[in-house]
Amino acid sequence: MTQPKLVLWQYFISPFADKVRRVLHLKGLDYDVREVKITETGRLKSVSPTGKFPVLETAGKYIVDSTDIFDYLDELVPDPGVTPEDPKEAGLARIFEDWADESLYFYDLTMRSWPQNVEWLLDDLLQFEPKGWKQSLLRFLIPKGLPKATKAQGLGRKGQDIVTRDVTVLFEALESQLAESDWLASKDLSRADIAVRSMTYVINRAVEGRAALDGLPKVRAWEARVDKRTLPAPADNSRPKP
Ligand SMILES: N[C@@H](CCC(=O)N[C@@H](CS)C(=O)NCC(=O)O)C(=O)O
Repeated sequence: MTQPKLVLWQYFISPFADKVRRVLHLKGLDYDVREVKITETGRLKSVSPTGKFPVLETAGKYIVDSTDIFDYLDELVPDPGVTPEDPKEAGLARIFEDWADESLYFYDLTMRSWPQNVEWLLDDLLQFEPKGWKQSLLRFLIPKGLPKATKAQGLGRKGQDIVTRDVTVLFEALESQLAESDWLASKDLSRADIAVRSMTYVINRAVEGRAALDGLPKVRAWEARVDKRTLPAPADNSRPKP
């Protein structure tokens, strides 16, 4: 197959970009990356009318939203597919994916914006931004802006102890799911595993998230299984050099 040219417009550290890179790798697709600067998003409305990234550019079209990108890529390269063929399993995979994208993501944002975690978040977010006054300004503004988003969603209004307890309970639920199965939604890797794994990757970058995950051997083993299939090299958990 001659594949169409693909360009991934991304914020590198975004779990949604990680999710898309993983499926591109799994399907053996070549692609170029266009790293988006936080300060230029206002000028990129023709690429992403919602202002959100990742976006996959293909044949003059822009596909916004990692879930829509998964659907497009499953049509482009059906084998290996990430949507199970069995409708019940496909439904479960989509429920897991939506839970990861719309709920776990807010655990990520909330926990990583806590004072003890925010420096690592800023190093991650700003690693591709030009150094200088703009970066210093973003370093000052982001910790003020993020809690507004998490408070509007709700999690940001809860105490750290409650959020940590709740995310631990959710990860324990994953541990139980993985007691009898290697994968979350079907007998093989699916979009469920990729979406949830992209979120545990970032939540692991909050000390409380890491502690919760470290207590769960089946989840840790599943992460390694997902990574083996979807990453070119082992997941990099080091902090970027500021
Ligand atoms: N549902 C979207 C979520 C994408 C998303 O929230 N991306 C964040 C980065 S992690 C973003 O672009 N935020 C910028 C903004 O909200 O203006 C997807 O699955 O792609």
